[in-house]
Amino acid sequence: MKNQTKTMFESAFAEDTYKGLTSYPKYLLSKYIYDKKGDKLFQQIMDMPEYYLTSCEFNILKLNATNIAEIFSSDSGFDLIELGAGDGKKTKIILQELVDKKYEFDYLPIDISQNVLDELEHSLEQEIPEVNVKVQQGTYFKTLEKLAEYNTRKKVILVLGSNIGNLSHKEAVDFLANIAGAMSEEDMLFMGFDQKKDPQRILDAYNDPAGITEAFNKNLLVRINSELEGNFDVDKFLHWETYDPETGTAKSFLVSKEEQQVEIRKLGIKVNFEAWETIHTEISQKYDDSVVQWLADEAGLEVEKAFTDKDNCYKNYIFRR
Ligand code: AVJ
Repeated sequence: MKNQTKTMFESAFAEDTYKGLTSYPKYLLSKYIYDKKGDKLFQQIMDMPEYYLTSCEFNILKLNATNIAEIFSSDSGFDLIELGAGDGKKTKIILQELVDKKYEFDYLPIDISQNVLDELEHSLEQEIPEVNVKVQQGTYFKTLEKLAEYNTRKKVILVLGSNIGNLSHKEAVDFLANIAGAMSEEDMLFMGFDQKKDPQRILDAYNDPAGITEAFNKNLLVRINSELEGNFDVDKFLHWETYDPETGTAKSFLVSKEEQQVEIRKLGIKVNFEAWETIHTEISQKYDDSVVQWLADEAGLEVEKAFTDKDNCYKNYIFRR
């Protein structure tokens, strides 16, 4: 058991919010966007025509399903473990193929939200009842460690949606090294990485005219209001997106349209904003083969294979230890 440090904060959300809003420049962590409303907004984002990531990955999986299923399969069966399963829309392509080919496997989606897992289990029961689903509620690494301890057959670990893109390179290396630590020699990691491309296309994906991405980012402020007794007026902030084609980093900001003060009662603070001061809310990193290769090297993984679409818009890589 690790030592739990006692703090004056009621939750990690409270502590991280305090840190972020008393720093300069100000920031908030994107992982806190995803409450019930945030999950819904992200579903809507995935359905937007501008958010090309979903359809690119969907097409790659569809086009290569037979090949991928074959690579995953093992004579003695295997466990398909998914980190951050969501609604499973893309995973179902692979699951259907594995079922059609009569490969022996269990599907173990890991998610922090029991609600997400219940919905996923229910929809699979309707759509592909042949799949043996064992949902795992918990954080990625605690659950993965537990699975690595008790499960002896081949593991295929799935991380779709370019979720790694919310991490800095340093955090991404730690994330990959953690997964590598739970892998044995026969195991595989199958992971999606959004690729560098026309900068305008990237900006458009994170800057939709309907304002869904804006509402998604502003959900952080909404959560602070409801959970930490804040009084943010979300209309006094605008959503701003940047993309640096040199580093491949897309960044989201909330920009204060005027000088203002926001009180967050549960944190016991009043936060001052200058006119046009920023809160950095999210990064969405874009990659190329050499960056992925470098991350793998740093994490002690080998890149075995990559699947892509005709424009190299997006890639799914297979890694081994
Ligand atoms: C879930 C991290 C892959 O960064 O593309 C979508 C989240 N943010 N639109 C991404 C997101 C704004 C998304 N990931």
